[in-house]
Amino acid sequence: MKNQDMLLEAERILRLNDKGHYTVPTHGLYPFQWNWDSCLTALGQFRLSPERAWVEVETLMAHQWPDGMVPHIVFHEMDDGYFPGPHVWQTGRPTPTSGITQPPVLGLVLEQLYGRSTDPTAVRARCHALLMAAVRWHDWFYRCRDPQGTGLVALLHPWESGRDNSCDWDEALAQVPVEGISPYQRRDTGHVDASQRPTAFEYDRYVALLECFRALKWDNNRLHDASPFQVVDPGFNAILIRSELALARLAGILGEPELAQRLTQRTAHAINALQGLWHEGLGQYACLNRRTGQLVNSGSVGGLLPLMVLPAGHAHVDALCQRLSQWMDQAPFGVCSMDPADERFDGKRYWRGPSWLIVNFLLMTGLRQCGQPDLAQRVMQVSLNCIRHGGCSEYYHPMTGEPLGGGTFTWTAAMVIEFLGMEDAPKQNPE
Ligand code: 9WN
Repeated sequence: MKNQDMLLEAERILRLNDKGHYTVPTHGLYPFQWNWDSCLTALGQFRLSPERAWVEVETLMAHQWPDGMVPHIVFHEMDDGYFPGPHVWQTGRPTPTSGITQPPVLGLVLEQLYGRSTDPTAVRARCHALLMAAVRWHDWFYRCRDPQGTGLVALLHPWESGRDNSCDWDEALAQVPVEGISPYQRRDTGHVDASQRPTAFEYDRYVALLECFRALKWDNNRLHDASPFQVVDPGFNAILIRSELALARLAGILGEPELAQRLTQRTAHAINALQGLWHEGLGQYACLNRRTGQLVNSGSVGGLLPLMVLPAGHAHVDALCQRLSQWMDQAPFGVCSMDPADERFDGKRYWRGPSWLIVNFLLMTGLRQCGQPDLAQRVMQVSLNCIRHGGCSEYYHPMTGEPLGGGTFTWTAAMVIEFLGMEDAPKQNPE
């Protein structure tokens, strides 16, 4: 497939999944607005229509909770094809939403949208409004998900990570009690083969956590300490820090010098704290189970994402790049979401092996800023290989390139547009 054909196909998918003021990840499997999907989608949309991109993130932020949390799903229209729907969450919001959050990529996206604007004065006010909303979200993270002020926030549900069934959660998830959960019927396996989705064991625990938080009336002042699942993920924290660095720069540009300083100080504290998640045995960062105080022996792609915040020359950059290169030597179709040498690696099952273009994009962002342009280029190349081979799917088998999960997938299409729009996009079609 030529670059031009990939671009046309990606544009077609963005139009197909466009509901006017928000985009669904794909029809059927995910019929609502998802938080980090929308933000990353805005990057691709911007190259087609800047106005449409701003609207995408404005729609999401219009559903921010009064306490600052930005929910992971906004249920704009009812649809029975997804479980758990609004009647399960029962969050009591005017437009129903879920009650948990997702990786805060908004900050890094906002900086891009503003920086790419041909007339920054025209978008200054709306960017400022979004900046302040994003800061309220980040403040919520540090207030409600890091009550002890460690510098690192905890996830209370695997869905918050965006990497739902990653091996990183296995140990902590196994400790979640499931006695007494309500009976439920999954919908995802009606759309996608069960071998590519989380297991029943995992879904029971996803539901148990949801019901635990629902019983606490979604009071974020209580959820952290009450949750049987508290995991500090290096990937999630790296995204938060990377976005906060972007918000600090934006605050400086948009006339908020004191805010810029406050955010810069907080990122310095967080980057420092992140070093406590270095796992010497794995040679990468790893999760901390906050309930046990132990580092988790699980080498997933989340532990490579700190590349997004490490300065060039940092002692861990070389080790992470070496690990990434080794994984890529074994996988011509992207970056594995789990160390391919780990016995739990499963090239088909969702976040336990497959390659995801949005993660590849985040890694590229990091590789470029920490002085690794060649590796960044390689990540882009293998990402585009997935598209040439299998179209815009949700995720891909990293060894065979088999397209997996949902089809005609929005954020994958957005990443294609983003990659092909980058100055150093590969000009040659290798086929
Ligand atoms: C739960 C929409 C979302 C992504 C997540 C991905 C998947 C949902 C699910 O789909 O999660 O949020 O039901 O499986 O894991 O990253 O945002 O594309």
